[in-house]
Amino acid sequence: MVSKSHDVYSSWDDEFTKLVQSFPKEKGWAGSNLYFYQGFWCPSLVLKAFISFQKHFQAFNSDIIVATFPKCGTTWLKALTFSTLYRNQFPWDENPLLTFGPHQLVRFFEYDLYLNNPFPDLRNVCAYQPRLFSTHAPYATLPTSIKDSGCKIVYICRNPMDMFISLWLFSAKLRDKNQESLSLDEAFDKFYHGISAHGPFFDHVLGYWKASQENPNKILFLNFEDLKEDMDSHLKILAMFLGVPFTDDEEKQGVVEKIAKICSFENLKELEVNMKDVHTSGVPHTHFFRKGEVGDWSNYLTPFMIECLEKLIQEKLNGSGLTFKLLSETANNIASP
Ligand code: PAP
Repeated sequence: MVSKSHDVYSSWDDEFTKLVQSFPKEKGWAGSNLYFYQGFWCPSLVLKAFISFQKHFQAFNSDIIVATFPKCGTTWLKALTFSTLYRNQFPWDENPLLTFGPHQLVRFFEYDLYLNNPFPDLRNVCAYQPRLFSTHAPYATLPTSIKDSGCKIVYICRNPMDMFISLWLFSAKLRDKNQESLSLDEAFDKFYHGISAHGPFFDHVLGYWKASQENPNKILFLNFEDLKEDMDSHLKILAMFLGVPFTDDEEKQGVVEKIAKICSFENLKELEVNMKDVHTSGVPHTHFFRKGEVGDWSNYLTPFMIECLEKLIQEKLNGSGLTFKLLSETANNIASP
């Protein structure tokens, strides 16, 4: 006898197969396709999961969502949010970050929870409360229950030059050994035209930027470069936003510095779990830790690429009030003209 749930699953499979045929597609950076869905390029690997998440996820008012564009600091922000939010729920020297990767502790909707199941049981997937999840979904495409409920979103953005190089090098690692890697020129051409997983980059960033301007109590917008420059102040902002501000006692005891240290690139990269384990999506954790610096793009981009990107940044950010720091501590901001 075929169970009811089996019917639901197979009718969704059929519906999805038909649906996907109508979406424009492009070759992605790592070899598989990207589908243009609701104004953004979604990797074929997660498109089905992404739509299931969009259709079925019901947010609680207390939920916290870490939202990012790929390669803008997802792993780092997961570690920071987890350690800040739950710091009083485990003994300090037993921080789960020492034994689990940030992506195992703060699970992706589309790359993990909904990947093989359109109706995952979310009751026991978060070991601590309030629930903490993550997504690369653009703001415009979030389930209405996330937008309309009291749940909070923490977003991190990174300058597009570093993000681009990080993504290009990451994608090369994901390609099959017998597939030739995308050249820097080919990747640049795609990025310039907005074609990358969850792109266009500028639409993604500006979607969250505008939403955070309109509703700063719901969305906290952070920058990778700002965290690099002044982690302590930003951790305090994060804790305040999450509703768990650091007490005077905690500050005196150096809790802020301890969180910064355990989540630092140098610490996380060297942990056994991050050197050996593999994420549910098949990506080894080690791929999420490369250099973690600001300005590494200058070792890769040609003068022509830099000029194109500078112009594109000016054009896209025009009038938005958003700026990017391209280089470490030199305050080389590209402001909106
Ligand atoms: P994802 O969106 O695919 O999950 P994400 O974590 O955003 O990836 O990107 C990885 C980048 O963050 C890498 O940047 P790089 O290629 O320029 O080096 C990685 O090194 C960097 N990164 C990971 N963890 C940290 C950290 N704790 N501090 C600073 N940078 C980090």
